[in-house]
Amino acid sequence: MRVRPLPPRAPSRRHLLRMAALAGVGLPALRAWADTTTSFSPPLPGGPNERPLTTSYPSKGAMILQRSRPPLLETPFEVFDQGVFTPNDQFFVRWHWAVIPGSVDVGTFRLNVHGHVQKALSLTLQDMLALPRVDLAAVNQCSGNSRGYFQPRVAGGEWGHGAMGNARWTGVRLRDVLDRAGVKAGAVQVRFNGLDEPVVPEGPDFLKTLDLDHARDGEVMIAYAMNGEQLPLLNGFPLRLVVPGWYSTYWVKMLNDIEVLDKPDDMFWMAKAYLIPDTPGASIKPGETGYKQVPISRMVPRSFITNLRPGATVHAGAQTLARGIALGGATGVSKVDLSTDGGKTWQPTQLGTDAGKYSFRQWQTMFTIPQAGDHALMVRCTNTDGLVQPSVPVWNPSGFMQNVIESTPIVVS
Ligand SMILES: Nc1nc2c(c(=O)[nH]1)N[C@H]1C(S)=C(S)[C@@H](COP(=O)(O)O)O[C@H]1N2
Ligand SMILES: [Mo]
Repeated sequence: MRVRPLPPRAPSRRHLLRMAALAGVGLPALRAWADTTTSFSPPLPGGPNERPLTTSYPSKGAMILQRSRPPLLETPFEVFDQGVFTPNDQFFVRWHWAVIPGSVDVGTFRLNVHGHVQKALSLTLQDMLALPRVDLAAVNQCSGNSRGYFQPRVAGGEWGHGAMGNARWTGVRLRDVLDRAGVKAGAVQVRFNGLDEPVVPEGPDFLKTLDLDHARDGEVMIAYAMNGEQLPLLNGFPLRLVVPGWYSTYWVKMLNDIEVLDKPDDMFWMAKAYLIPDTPGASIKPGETGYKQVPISRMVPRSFITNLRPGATVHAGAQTLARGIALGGATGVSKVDLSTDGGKTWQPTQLGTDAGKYSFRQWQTMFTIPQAGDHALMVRCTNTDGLVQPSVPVWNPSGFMQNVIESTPIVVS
């Protein structure tokens, strides 16, 4: 079903209600996918180097198929050269469990708020649309984005760089919802659950939890629209949590349950999974043991060249354009620098429009390399906290939080 697009910035309430009435897009079993292949670029150490492109998922265009049950779909990298907002139909998809509703009945859907509150709530989508609306541009990035490039290799979804995307999210402040329920004194955390379920009864349902102060910071939101349209089913229709600046493991999709807790959560997805070494840059030496672990949280700066792919040819002595995107992580982009000599010297780049500190920011500059031969372009982001991308790759056994300075080999002729 093709959903009518909303005006890009300020979808009207009437529009959203009409959209909501269109209800469930189907989630058919995976049909044959386009037999086009796409290669890892830059190539994956030790392969595999090719992945199929699929066009058979609802509301999705051409996506790199990582896994079909549950669906893991990666954004083809070229998409990031088209602008700072990632189109909904090519926005990456990641689920932990394969039991995902194929449609959601917007008439009977309820968001339940309960636990350590004065008044439990059961909110309809109309109730959500009646709350004050907020808009925010923010990058949604999987903790394991770029995992495929870890050396030594680690287990998990072997993502290239396309398990990230930037959207303008529209919805309500989580704080406004919590205030309507009235959080009781003694509450410490807030736990989020969605409509998806484990494929086996003993499997731990996917839940995530935030500290109460974070949940009430006025930035964490419950989104009902993305880039001016309702959320694609696979990106969490009808509601998802948006946790600006934090890795997307916390951005619970198909959100239908919020529980206020009076003690710290010790369930699987907070206590056992998504832990990182409590070391600088979340890095350890392969094989190292006995380090302390903490839950993953704030994102770190990254930057990418998007207009020149590995192996691109440029002319010796010619003024050439380099362009790309950067994210500051948990705060804005302060500067992006380019090196054409392996990181010995850096030149500043010009930053594009600031769509907000949690958004991708475009950068560009002209460069000239006088001598023909094999060269590399390196790009480095510094965020407004002064945090700089590291020159040595991050390594941890889960393949999380990669943000090494990327290097793009080019041929100068
Ligand atoms: N309900 C639910 N929400 C979820 C998940 C999930 O498995 N179930 N996975 C999380 C993880 S790890 C990621 S990377 C993001 C992916 O968001 P996207 O599919 O919209 O890109 O969803 C998050 N929210
Ligand atoms: Mo993720």
